[in-house]
Amino acid sequence: MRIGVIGLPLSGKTTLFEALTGTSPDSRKSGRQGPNIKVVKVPDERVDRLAEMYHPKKVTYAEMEYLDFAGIVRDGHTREMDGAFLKSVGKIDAFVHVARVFPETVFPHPLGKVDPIRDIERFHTDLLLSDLSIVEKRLERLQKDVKRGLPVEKEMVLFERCRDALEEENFLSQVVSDPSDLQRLRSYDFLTLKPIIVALNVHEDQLGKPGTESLTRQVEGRFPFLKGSLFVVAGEIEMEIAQLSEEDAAMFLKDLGIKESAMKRLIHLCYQKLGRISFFTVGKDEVKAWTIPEGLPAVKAAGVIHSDFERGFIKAEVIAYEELVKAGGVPTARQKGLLRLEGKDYPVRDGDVITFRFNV
Ligand SMILES: Nc1nc2c(ncn2[C@@H]2O[C@H](COP(=O)(O)OP(=O)(O)O)[C@@H](O)[C@H]2O)c(=O)[nH]1
Ligand SMILES: [Mg+2]
Repeated sequence: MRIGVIGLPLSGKTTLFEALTGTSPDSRKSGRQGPNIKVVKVPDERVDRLAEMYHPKKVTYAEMEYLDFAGIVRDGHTREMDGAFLKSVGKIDAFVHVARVFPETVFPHPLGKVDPIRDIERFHTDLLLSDLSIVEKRLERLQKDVKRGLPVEKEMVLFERCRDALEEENFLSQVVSDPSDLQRLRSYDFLTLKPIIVALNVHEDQLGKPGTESLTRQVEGRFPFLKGSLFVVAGEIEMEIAQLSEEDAAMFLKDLGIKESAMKRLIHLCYQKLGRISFFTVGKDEVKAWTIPEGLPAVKAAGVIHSDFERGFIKAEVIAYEELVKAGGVPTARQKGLLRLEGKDYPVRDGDVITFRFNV
């Protein structure tokens, strides 16, 4: 999954990026072009346990890729959207929008006053306008195609519906759900089709305070579709904690009353929002976690590993992680008849340990 961290300048994007990736601020570069990119391992106790069982040569965790975009300032205004920015954004799976809640420091808020609701609104407007301009351009083309007698009726209707929705300030994700419609829109990489997670970036003193709680309620009230996508985080302290050893980090988090690090919380949230799950392959050579969309048919999951697996798919031997651990290993599980033989259409579940049988 590629996650773009975006937001206004001085909202704490780079700081949060460092918290999420364990990067040290010392490695910050100034005047660099393009986004900061870092790939992190997805911590997963199941992979650790499977590795203990198999002692494989190689252990491979799932990965998340984070991109930290520099804030873009133009004409004295802070506008996050421009051509180069959109191009790099187009390829991400979801946004983490950092909205500044921590108060004035030596770095004032670029819009004068801390107001996360305004910032969220602005960001949404930028997304809507960007998509609308693409839709309008496409409609112009389609009108010409109609005059030339091309069969573009269906697409025309769809794009008109998109235009109307965007003009009414609705996200495309709220109005387009039909799989064939989504397929038609795919190549346009519309920004309002991408999931958004909002990181309300607070100072550590604001954690768990009534003001923060009520702000969360307010944001949910104002943007109902963001319910379940809000993430209150003290970016700066989490960044500092992310530099520590695991034991020290656990101690500091506990002292602050933080149950789980931002790094882990955000990974869970992304899996949930993007409907992703993990399945595992095991063996002496490698124990590996694979990330796929929830319910992906076994044959497609096989294809994620190798196109030969998909092409020559015969069966999937499946066992749930918990059961495998109980049995102590695939051979024992096989003897006990705990391995299920599943066909092409079997929807893969989170935690499945799979051996694919194929023939090419
Ligand atoms: N108090 C406080 N300051 C923060 C927090 N996050 C970032 N800052 C400060 O805000 C400034 C800008 O942060 P930075 O991450 O570079 O913002 P960016 O421009 O959005 O990338 C830095 O001086 C940070 O120390 C936070 O959670 N709390
Ligand atoms: Mg930055």
